[in-house]
Amino acid sequence: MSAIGVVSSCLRPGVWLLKPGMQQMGSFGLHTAARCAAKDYYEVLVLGGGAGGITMSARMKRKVGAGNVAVVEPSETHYYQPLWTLVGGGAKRLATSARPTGSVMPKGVEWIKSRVTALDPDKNCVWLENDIKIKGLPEGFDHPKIGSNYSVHTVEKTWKALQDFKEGNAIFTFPNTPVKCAGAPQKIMYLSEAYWRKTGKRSKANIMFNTSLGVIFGVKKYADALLEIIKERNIAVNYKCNLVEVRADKQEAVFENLDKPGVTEVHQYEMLHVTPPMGPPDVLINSPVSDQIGWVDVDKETLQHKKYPNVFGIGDCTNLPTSKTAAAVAAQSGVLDKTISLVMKNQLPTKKYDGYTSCPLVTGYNKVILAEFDYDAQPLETFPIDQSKERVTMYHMKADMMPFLYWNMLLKGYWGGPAPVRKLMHLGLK
Ligand code: UQ1
Repeated sequence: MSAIGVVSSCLRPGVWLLKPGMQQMGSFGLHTAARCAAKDYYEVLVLGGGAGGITMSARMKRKVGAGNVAVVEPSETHYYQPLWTLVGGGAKRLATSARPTGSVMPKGVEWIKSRVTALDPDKNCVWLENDIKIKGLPEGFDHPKIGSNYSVHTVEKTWKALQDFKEGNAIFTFPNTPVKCAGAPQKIMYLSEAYWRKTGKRSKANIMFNTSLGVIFGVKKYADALLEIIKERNIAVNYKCNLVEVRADKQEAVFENLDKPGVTEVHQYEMLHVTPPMGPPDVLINSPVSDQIGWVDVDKETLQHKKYPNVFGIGDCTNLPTSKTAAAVAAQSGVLDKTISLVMKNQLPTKKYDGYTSCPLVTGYNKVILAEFDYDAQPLETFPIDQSKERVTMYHMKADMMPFLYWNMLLKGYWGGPAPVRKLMHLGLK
């Protein structure tokens, strides 16, 4: 039996959860999907957490097991409505008819606190409300002490907040969606830490990295190196912690515990760096060239569209399962050039993209760990040295050489990524 959808009454099998993203960037726009639930797919998805929905979720969980059933329900409170006759008649108080939704959710059933906006039973998809907007933003950016390196409008506010820092919590966030350059949310934290050390304020700062993820970085080699740095610099990391609201007037940030939906914690901040939730641009959501989430649906090796052979994809807008960076674009451009040249001659594409991407992890004002890796999250390093070490040379490469490479070579179509340099450096062995 394939998956079943229950619309607190009933829908057919299939239950992918889809959700358009918020912040859009990049050429075709940045990227990313719906991550409001622990998974994107459930064997049984119940729409609505009223009497019918909760009852069926309990029954279905007994049938298909814990972790395979979810209920989509936006309300915090579940009401026993039959009692309202007596409430209306003054014989009972309203409160006696109410219980928190979380308390009536059967154990092992996931509560997806969202609203369904569209059903697509042919594709077994359910669209959820775009509620990944952080409450209180972007208006909150009008207040001081808050910035974001992810927008041209707010990046300079980060520097201002960093300089204005006096004493208290400095909080750096990572949202519950994929993001453009997954290292950037923590790079600004290391720079801030170094800046406060330089200006004698370090002991006044309680630095926190509040991330929705369960790991610091997706590649073990670099994650291990980063965790060492985090320990050494006395930074607190809170995992599965998602920014849901900013009360900028009170300098308060509200985080939801992703392991306990609905459970929130308020942190006072002296500086807040926000990495906004991100997703594909509206034009791609439900477009014929997109996958179910809204990314351009291309072959991961040739970058040719899976259905339309004269359509190709590159960069942030694609569903290539790698990290969205300029380095990835560079490597993709070399492959795509070759693919299109062959397709134009009615030949089959031969060159294969290996998922190469790079993230120069800035860990100080003169230090970088140069992460480079492939589709399998395996290091694919250009230089024959241990790149997980912080290096001054790599900082200069990031700060001085890369802008030159970008403007003069990549944008002019003369830089297809470092693969030839890597081969040379490793004497053709890599
Ligand atoms: C790269 O090719 C690139 O694109 C131009 C970047 O973006 C700015 C990078 O950050 C990096 C690291 C590379 C990879 C290049 C080398 C020489 C390792």
